[in-house]
Amino acid sequence: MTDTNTEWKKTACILCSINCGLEVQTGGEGGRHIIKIRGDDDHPVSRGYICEKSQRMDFYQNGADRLTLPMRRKSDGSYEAISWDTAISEIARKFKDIKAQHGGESILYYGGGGQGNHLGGAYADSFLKAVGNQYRSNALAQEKTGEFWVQGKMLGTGVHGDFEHCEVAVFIGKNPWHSHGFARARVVLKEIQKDPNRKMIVIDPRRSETAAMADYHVAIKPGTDAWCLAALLGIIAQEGLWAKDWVAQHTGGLDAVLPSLQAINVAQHAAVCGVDEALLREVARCIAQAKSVSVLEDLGLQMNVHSTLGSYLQRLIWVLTGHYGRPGTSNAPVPLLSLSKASKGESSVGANSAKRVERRSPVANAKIIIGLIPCNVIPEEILTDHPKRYRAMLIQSGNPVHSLADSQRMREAMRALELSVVVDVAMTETARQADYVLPACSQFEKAEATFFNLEFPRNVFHLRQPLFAPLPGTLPEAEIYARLVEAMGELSDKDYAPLRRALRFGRTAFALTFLAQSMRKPKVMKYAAVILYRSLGDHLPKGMASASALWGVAQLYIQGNRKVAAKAGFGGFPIFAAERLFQALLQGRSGVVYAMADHEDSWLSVGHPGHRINLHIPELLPELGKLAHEPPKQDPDFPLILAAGERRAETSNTAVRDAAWHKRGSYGTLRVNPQDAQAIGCQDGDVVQLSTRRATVEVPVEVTDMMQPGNISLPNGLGLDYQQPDGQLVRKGVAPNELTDCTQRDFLAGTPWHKYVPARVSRLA
Ligand SMILES: Nc1nc2c(c(=O)[nH]1)N[C@H]1C(S)=C(S)[C@@H](COP(=O)(O)OP(=O)(O)OC[C@H]3O[C@@H](n4cnc5c(=O)[nH]c(N)nc54)[C@H](O)[C@@H]3O)O[C@H]1N2
Ligand SMILES: Nc1nc2c(c(=O)[nH]1)N[C@H]1C(S)=C(S)[C@@H](COP(=O)(O)OP(=O)(O)OC[C@H]3O[C@@H](n4cnc5c(=O)[nH]c(N)nc54)[C@H](O)[C@@H]3O)O[C@H]1N2
Ligand code: SF4
Ligand SMILES: [Mo]
Repeated sequence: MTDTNTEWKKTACILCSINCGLEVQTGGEGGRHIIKIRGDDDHPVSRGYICEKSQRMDFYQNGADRLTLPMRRKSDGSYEAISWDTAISEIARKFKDIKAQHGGESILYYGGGGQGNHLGGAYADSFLKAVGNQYRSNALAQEKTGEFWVQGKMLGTGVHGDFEHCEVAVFIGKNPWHSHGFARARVVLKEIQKDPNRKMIVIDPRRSETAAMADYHVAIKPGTDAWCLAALLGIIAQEGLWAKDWVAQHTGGLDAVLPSLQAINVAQHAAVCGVDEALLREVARCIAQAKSVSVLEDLGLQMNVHSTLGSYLQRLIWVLTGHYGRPGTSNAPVPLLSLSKASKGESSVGANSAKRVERRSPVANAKIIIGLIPCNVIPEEILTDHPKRYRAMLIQSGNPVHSLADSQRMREAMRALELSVVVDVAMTETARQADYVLPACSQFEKAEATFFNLEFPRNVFHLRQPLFAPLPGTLPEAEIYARLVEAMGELSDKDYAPLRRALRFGRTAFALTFLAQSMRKPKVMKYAAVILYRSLGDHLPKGMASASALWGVAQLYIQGNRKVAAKAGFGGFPIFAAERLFQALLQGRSGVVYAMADHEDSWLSVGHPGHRINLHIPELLPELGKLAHEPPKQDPDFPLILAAGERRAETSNTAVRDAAWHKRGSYGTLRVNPQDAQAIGCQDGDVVQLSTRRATVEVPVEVTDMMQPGNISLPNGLGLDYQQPDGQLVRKGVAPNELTDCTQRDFLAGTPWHKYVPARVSRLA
């Protein structure tokens, strides 16, 4: 039966952190397809903008291997469908046993949300508290933890550039043309390119789409960002280009860092990164003389050697040249809920404030940043007989077997666990290693949202309404975790009754009862998300029950941000302001402005004494000095440097699981410079052998002078396994992490060196 609905419904794209507003029509078989998609002009952030990836929503909604029943692994590695009741009671009992035997610290939580879904994580949190969970990790701990750590030390707040208004935009290991990272990226990039008074600087070994638009493409050798950034700092210090009055007024620690910067041998560093010294001098002057500069670093730097040092050095550049807290520079967005706090397990209402003790992982003794274990140490924290090893894992909305370094070790680690449970919409590479797989409804079958709220001065939260009823057999995360917490014996109707009664007298009575209860019973705070879902959930519009936890988020947000909330129209007595905000979120189809800040607020957010930016990080300054004596390492057996995981038009992590997505053009090619292709003896389209220390794969070559000689590149997110009608699995493309190695990681944050994988290419025998 087809049932086309010509009404345009509002939702958002779920394929990158921008979450552009969409308008869609549904129809097709059973009315369960997304058949037409366009940008939503009413969305306050994206304002009608979309990129080509938005057209693929139905390949997610109706993707391959979607789950419709809980699955239990059999001893032969195959799976049998079981009922929800069986799944919930067995899983609850097994977690309870592991907690009793080894403590909650033996249970690792991975994931919580992807590029489009963060609400499920709030409910997982209640279950994690029930099992006494202490350790977590997610994708942020293989990209952003080094940056967050540096940001904490220097600014004490998250910051984001204002690319729409900056005079000079700097992208370091970042290709916004494809990967975005700020709203309406292609429009903004084109505006900068066209305007003779504005400049774009791109530091990237590859002539990416963004680099090709830049005024200055600083084509460093792969892995030499730290040398390049150090050279720029050396020039700024030695030519006296820093903003002396501004730095004196707004920062601390200059005296501790200046001598190190003055000692930098600019010519030598320029030679290491293979860039003309004159170009670096021009770039440094351009940044120093500009009225406003915004800088964005991403994976080219963060998944590379010296990544945490690089995050520090790039910030020194824009802080020393005075680019913070004004239009066109970096500012401090006001999040509705801080993702770094949520990662620490503080997402639910009333969780304790961050304890500032340094935490380390139990086996590898790795630094825990924003509450997260570095992804790269997870296998070694499991594959050991250490008494503190993890014995169980809960994985939600993440695909670590595919996305973490060394898929082979991660598969082995999952099979070594006593219990592994995956909550996902599809039978993923990770699900295929789990003991239990629980089918979640898709992001278009429940209320969903993200906490990637990086706008400034006006910040927007978009709560999406479901487009479809849940696929039969699936449940929203809120329901899954409520059932699990109840099956653990932690909550029952008794706990919900007072709130349910209060709701009969309206939301004010509800709010007052919730506050009174939470002061009396610690359990109410501990399990706030599930308690809200089980009480308020029934009173929300159809399909919106999963938004219940936002009621608590709104309360907390208003308590902590009275001024900026009031300016956005949510002023007055806090619990009423929060209620109005929650109502606005429920009703606003295209997103709601919840914060109106001004540039002064960016300074108030700087979390160091006197709101001064700190220039001196004693853990990293010595690393800067070492650069002079340690040029990047080369491996004679693997002479090429592979960037394992480039963002392209055809990639979107592993959220879209449907090979039919790719109809035209090349798929999953290894990009190789013509000079290297000649040396290898291959031509465009040839299939070659690509080897690293971990594995050898076969892959088609794309010969392109986008790459510099010696540097080759594979896309991210491909190499997914699809089940054929006969039950066989067929892999489409190369899974990059079959080739990578957990031990190749940053000394401080433990983030992987995915963009610096020594490799070799040869012709097929
Ligand atoms: N070599 C290499 N590895 C990389 C990268 C690289 O560049 N190179 N990039 C890394 C980066 S930056 C990232 S962010 C990670 C991304 O890797 P992951 O964090 O593992 O995220 P995704 O691939 O987006 O997987 C999201 C999962 O959520 C599931 N899902 C979708 N919707 C829902 C839902 O509503 N509920 C539930 N429960 N599940 C849902 C999807 O089916 C999918 O399995 O990969 C990293 N891995
Ligand atoms: N199309 C698409 N867009 C996405 C995603 C997707 O899967 N597909 N994923 C989203 C996610 S999770 C993330 S985290 C972002 C990531 O967004 P980006 O970080 O922009 O993505 P990448 O293409 O992995 O890496 C950026 C650039 O780093 C360069 N690079 C490689 N080696 C080096 C080096 O040694 N130094 C420097 N300076 N640069 C180097 C590459 O040439 C590339 O152009 O993208 C998001 N957007
Ligand atoms: S920029 Fe593209 S991928 Fe990102 S949310 Fe918008 S449409 Fe989707
Ligand atoms: Mo990412």
